[in-house]
Amino acid sequence: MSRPDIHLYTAPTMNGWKPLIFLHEAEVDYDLTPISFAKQEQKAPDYVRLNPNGRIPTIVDRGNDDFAVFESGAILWYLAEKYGRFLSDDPNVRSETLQWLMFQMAGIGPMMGQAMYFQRIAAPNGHDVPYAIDRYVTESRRLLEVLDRRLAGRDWLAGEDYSIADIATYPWARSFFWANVPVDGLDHLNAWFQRIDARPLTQAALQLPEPRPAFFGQGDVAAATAANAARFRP
Ligand SMILES: N[C@@H](CCC(=O)N[C@@H](CS)C(=O)NCC(=O)O)C(=O)O
Repeated sequence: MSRPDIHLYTAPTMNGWKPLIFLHEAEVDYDLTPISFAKQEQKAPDYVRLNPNGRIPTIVDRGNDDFAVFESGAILWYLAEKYGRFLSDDPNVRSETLQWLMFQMAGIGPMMGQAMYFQRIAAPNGHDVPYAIDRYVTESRRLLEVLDRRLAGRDWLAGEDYSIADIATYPWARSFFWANVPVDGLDHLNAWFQRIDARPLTQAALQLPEPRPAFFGQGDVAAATAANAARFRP
């Protein structure tokens, strides 16, 4: 039996879910190597040859001479081109989709990531830095307000359909609980959450390689915070 084109290296995190969401929503066959941060597999020399940044996710396309792609935004863009899904051919819609994809990669991800880091990793490991927490939570809230204004009167971030901009942004913005960023009053953003919460293929992807209910404020959050802090102990 022939192997699928796409081999994905990932872990259950906001960046790690993005290619999984694409592959599930596009109903593309793929296979998966889960990467263990506890074992530092993302820093192994063979893996770093594929992803020079030593982070997840990465894909290898067996259908393209084992071409490797790192950076989750570039992976979504590559998959969109390869499979002709979730990126419009209309030049302006395409540009808007890439603008919101870049906004996630350069803004939402880094700011919410630091809000999470200082509260869920640094503080439990004895490095409580209130100024940094306030800075990243405030900036994350501002960025979510930008999303909220964009979503006023529209279902999706760009064009008329679910796109790689939505796929990239949802796992981060929807993890507002883990970042302690309030979303009250952001009605358009909350309505967009509900639209994507109701997509079974996206939700199936969020269960892989294993579910992380605490990111969404469910389950034993204290235990999950302790386990996460230990995994990333500075
Ligand atoms: N800009 C990169 C960020 C990748 C990234 O930070 N991945 C995190 C998980 S969300 C990771 O691999 N962390 C492990 C580590 O820092 O060693 C992307 O979007 O792919």
